[in-house]
Amino acid sequence: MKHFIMAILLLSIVLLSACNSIKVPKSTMDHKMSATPTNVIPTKSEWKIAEHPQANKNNPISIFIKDKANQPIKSFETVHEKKMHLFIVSKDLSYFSHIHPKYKGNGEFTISTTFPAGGDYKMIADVTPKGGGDSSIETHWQHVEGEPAKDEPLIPDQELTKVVDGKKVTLSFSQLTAGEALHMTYTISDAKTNQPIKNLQPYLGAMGHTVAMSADAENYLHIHPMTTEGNRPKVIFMTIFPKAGVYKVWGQFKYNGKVFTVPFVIDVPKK
Ligand SMILES: [Cu+2]
Repeated sequence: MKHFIMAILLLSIVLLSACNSIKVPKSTMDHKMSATPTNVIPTKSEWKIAEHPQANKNNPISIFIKDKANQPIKSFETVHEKKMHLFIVSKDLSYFSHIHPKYKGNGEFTISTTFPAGGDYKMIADVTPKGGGDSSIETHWQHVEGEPAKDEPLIPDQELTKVVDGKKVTLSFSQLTAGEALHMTYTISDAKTNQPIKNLQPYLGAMGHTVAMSADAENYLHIHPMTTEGNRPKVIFMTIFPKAGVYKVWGQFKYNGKVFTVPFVIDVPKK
């Protein structure tokens, strides 16, 4: 419940600031930004996973989305091409997965996944019940049995340039302060030739997706670019980090038919 309220708050802040303090040409705004941000339909969820899920094995997962009266919610909006977006992160945020469970009907979504090691994982399901303006967030912590991975400390990157699958990606911020609207810009070039990559492809209906999580995995932000055309090889997102501290940020883009994910660790200073 706490997470749910937080998500609404965050989303409202992002949307309000998107519409009030930053000039975004209407035609290029994400469809969500033009709507009143408060229409989030309250949900509950029930997660069914093998009693002792094992690392490196296929684990079927069922997620039941219900209303406040515990009745199944039966129809959902398709948002960014999917009815549910599911993010799975390990507790130390070293592992990140973005997958799309299938809708079986009667409020039930199913998928199978393989956890890479033993330990605790947080799962975040993003769904929009029919008629909802913005997504409802349901989360679940899951313990997985098996050899644990070595805990990777979350250390802020000194330099915000990474090479992933032959792409050089630089992340920059208009400014970086907790609680204030900011632009985050990914600049993408070919790592070998240093030439800008101009033909990024839309991935799930947007020129990119960014997910940010606070170090304690309590705050979750799913951000879409402000513009979907015309600003490649720069992809610009707008958001607000709700509180100061360390965050991990994953940018996801599609190029040559393949999705690549680029992670950064940032330290957001307080006001
Ligand atoms: Cu998704």
